[in-house]
Amino acid sequence: MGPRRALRIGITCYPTTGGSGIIATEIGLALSQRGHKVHFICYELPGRLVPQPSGITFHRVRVREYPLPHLDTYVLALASQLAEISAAADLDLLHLHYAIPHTTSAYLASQLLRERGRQPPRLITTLHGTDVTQVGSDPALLPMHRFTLRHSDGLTVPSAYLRQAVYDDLGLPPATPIEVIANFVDTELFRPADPGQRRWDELARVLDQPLTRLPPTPGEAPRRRAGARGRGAPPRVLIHSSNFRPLKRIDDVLRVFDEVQKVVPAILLLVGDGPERPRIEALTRELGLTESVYFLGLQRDFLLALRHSEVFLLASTTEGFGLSALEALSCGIPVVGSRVGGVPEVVRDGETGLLCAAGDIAAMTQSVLRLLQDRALHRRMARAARASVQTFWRKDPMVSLYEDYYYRILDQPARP
Ligand code: GMT
Repeated sequence: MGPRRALRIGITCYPTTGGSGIIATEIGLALSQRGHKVHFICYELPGRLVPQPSGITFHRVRVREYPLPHLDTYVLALASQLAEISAAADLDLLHLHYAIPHTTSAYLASQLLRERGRQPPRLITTLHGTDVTQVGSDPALLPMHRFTLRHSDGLTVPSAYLRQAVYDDLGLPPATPIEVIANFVDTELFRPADPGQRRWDELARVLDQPLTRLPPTPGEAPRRRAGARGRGAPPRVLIHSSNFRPLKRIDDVLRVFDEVQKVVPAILLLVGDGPERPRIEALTRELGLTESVYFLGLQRDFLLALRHSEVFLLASTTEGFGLSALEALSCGIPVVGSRVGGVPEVVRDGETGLLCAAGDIAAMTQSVLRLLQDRALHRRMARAARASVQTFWRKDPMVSLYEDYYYRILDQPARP
């Protein structure tokens, strides 16, 4: 095959810290480095594009608020902007990350362009998770969701599990082609701690900041303070990171930690933020764990904290893939998690982590203790974790799969 022409690509995603926004941004950055012209069309500059790199154009979708109940103009504002930018930048394709409502807006944009006598860009939708399993299968949304997905020129998902869920939960005809292209990580960035680095010296930079711990609850039982740093061997370090939504079951993470620290002095690092945070803070107080649970929020030192942790906990009820688990594995941190959704495709049970039924706190506790108490097992899994990511989930090959997929879709005849 001769050299392929550079493409003009529009990307729309949620510019938040969630996995779909991260993957979308990394794809766009990598494609622009490969010579493609990339336009991000989002309501804010995605976090990983700050400061904005050259070669990337960012278009803000301006969404105004009006004093009318239930009036949300995002879908229409995005559709109008997608049409305008597609025409002005002569886009070859629009890649929509998280289908709701992005695919609907893109469909409307392409109809508008057709009416104006222009060939619209090809539409590629990547479904990430709850746009299939939860929001996506809401009967109130499903008819329009399914309709606009059927009008995408290409569909991708990050796991075989999610592909099946698209057929089962959204009722797309089984003949609909859906490409599985897994999530990926930058293995240089997400790498294990350098050998010889002292865990506590490094972690101190992250932990010794104001407000990472809740003020102690009056009368909090002193035995619960075993996890606090002090004299003797340093505590063991568990970590969880997410956007603190109910489906992440962070209360399970906390309860598992509670059981673990009764046996082994340990601390828990909670990274991220979201609607569950007040409830999780209340449970931390209730369990008397204010000394040993660190709320690190949304911080850039997350990588440092991750590298110096020993076990990553992921207790979700569902995951399209489980990008946070992949990031942990890449740092050589074994995962104890729930056997749901795409997680077993990422975490090899017994090899790179230990999986349990969602909600089985006793089994997760035992799994964490096994890893903390059997150093040889931990070492073996840590090595296997890192090796698995280097073999299967490196960024460059995965971006090439997207790139190849774009050309394949563009090679197909355009819809009339
Ligand atoms: O689907 C979501 O809930 C949102 C999305 C996000 O923006 O965080 O997360 C999903 O996309 C990630 C990237 O593909 C996957 O790794 C996550 O597993 C998935 N989350 C869920 O399915 C809960």
